[in-house]
Amino acid sequence: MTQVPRRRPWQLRDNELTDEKDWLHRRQIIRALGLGSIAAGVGILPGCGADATGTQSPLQERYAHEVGPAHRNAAYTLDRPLTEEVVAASYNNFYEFSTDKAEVWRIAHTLEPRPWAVEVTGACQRPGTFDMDDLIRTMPLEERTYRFRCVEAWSMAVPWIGFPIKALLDRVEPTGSAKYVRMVTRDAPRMFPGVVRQSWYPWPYHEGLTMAEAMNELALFAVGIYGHALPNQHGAPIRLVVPWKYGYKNIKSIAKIELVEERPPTFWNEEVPEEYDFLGNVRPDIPHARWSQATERVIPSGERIPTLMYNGYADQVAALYG
Ligand SMILES: Nc1nc2c(c(=O)[nH]1)N[C@H]1C(S)=C(S)[C@@H](COP(=O)(O)O)O[C@H]1N2
Ligand SMILES: [Mo]
Repeated sequence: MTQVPRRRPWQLRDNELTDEKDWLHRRQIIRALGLGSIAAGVGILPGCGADATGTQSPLQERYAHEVGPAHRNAAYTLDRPLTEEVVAASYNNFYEFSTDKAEVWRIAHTLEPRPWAVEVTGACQRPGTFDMDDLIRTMPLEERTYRFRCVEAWSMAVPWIGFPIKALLDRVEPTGSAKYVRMVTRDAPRMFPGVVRQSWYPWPYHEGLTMAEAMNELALFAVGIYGHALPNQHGAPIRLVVPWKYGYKNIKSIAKIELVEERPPTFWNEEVPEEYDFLGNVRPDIPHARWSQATERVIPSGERIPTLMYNGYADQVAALYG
C-alpha cells in the first residue's frame, strides 16, 4: 500500500473555521445545495428531492413501518432555537464517507439502510437479532429535542425520534456480568467509500458506554430526526444519541450491540488517546489537548456561547460520575 498521510481528526480545524465562517452563511448553504425552494419559503418534502434533507429514496421504500412523526416528550426542552433541518443535514461527521462535513450528504446514498438487522449479544439471557422493521414497530418511539455538542466545539439542537436504550436492553435481559455496552457500525465497506479510502482507521467504527450510562433515561437509539426516518448522513437506520457526551460517542448506523464485562476499546480513544477519552463527557472545565472547551460555536451562525456542564444535562447524569 502507498503511504497515505495520517490525517489526525480535526487537524485542519483552523482552515475549517475559516471555511465555516464563510460557508455556513445560510444563503450560501442554500445556494450550495440548490435549495431555491427553501429560500423562497416553500417547504421541501422529506425523501423526495435531491437535497440535503432528502438524498435517499422515498422513506416508504426504506421502511415498511415509516418512522414519525412521533409524540414529543415534553420533558426535554431547549434553551436555544432548533437548528434548521437543512443545516443539520448538510454538516456531518461520518468518516465512513468523508472527512469533509459538507460532502457527506452528497455521497451517503451508497449506504443501504434496509434491510437492516441489529444483533444484540453477550452477557444477556435472551440474545437476538432484531430486524429494523420489528424495532420500529415494537419499541416505544418518541420525539426529543436535544442539544448536540461536537468535541470540535460546534453545536446544534435537533429533534430526534427514537427509543431509550433501556427499552432494548430490557428485552434481552442483561446478566450481572454486563458492565459495558459495546456498539459497532455495520461492517460493509461496499457501502462506505471512506472505509476503503482511509484504510488505516480501525474500522468498523465502534463505541461504548458503561451499563449505567446506557440505562440512563437520556440515552437514546435514534431512528428518526425532524419528523421522519434518519437520512443516511445522520446514521441510518439507527444511531446512538447521548446528548451529555461529545459527538464522537454518538455512533451511527449500528449493526451490533454487545454486553461485555470489560471496558471495550473505542474508535477515537484508540486512535488518539490523549485527545479523546472513553467517557467523552461535555466538560467546559476540561480543555481538549488543542483547544478550549469553555465555549462553543452555534451552527450555522457561528455565535459563541458558553458550554454547559454535561451539555446542560447535569441534573440527569452528574450522579453517574460520583
Ligand atoms: N460510524 C460513525 N459514527 C459517528 C461518526 C463517524 O465518523 N462514524 N462521527 C461522530 C461524530 S465526531 C459526530 S460529531 C457525530 C455527528 O452526527 P451528525 O452528523 O448526525 O450531526 O456522529 C458521530 N458518529
Ligand atoms: Mo464530533
